[in-house]
Amino acid sequence: MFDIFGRRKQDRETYGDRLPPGQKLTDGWPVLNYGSTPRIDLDKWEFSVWGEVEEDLSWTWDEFLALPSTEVTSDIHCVTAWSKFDNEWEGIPFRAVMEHIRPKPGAQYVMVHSYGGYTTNVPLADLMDDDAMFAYRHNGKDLAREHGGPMRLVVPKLYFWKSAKWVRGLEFILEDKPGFWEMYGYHIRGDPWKEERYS
Ligand SMILES: Nc1nc2c(c(=O)[nH]1)N[C@H]1C(S)=C(S)[C@@H](COP(=O)(O)O)O[C@H]1N2
Ligand SMILES: [Mo]
Repeated sequence: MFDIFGRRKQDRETYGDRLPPGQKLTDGWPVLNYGSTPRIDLDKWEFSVWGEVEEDLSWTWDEFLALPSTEVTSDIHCVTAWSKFDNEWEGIPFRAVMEHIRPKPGAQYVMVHSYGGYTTNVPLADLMDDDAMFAYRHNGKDLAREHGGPMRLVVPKLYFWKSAKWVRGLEFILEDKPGFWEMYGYHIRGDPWKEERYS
């Protein structure tokens, strides 16, 4: 029933629109990152907002965790063709952070920055979806370091490379531009239902 990647051989005939085209389900959770896993001291952790905003912002770990939190169950779709259903995330909704941010007129795109140097570009409209969040727990446990702990972005409606691990800040920009994988040929937006895998 499982292929060599641990993917269950069930497909869209079983799961319909919940499984985007070309995806296979997995029960496991592959670790995928470019480069090494950063070790982040919570005392030094900082979350910043800069770029095309009326005012730069930054939060310490304790300040960020004092923002309203939520629990969201969502599916993961990786561009390498595995999907993982029913992930229970706990964290801060993007919208709760956005309440504090005043983008300059026309700043409709965000470059998300991670500890370690990873970047990914996401339209503000996608981040404003009610399931987009900064997550620090997954399936009842603190988010493992290799999966982005202490905190990662989760944008369920886009391919998982947009869900930056070890997130450290948001840079508001006026025009969309490619982040790390987008520069190497991944699609600029990455909608799994439109199979926006590569450009
Ligand atoms: N900081 C950072 N975030 C990242 C990546 C990365 O290399 N660095 N890889 C992305 C890619 S390509 C994928 S598929 C997912 C993988 O997350 P996981 O290792 O928790 O499965 O993280 C995304 N976020
Ligand atoms: Mo990926």
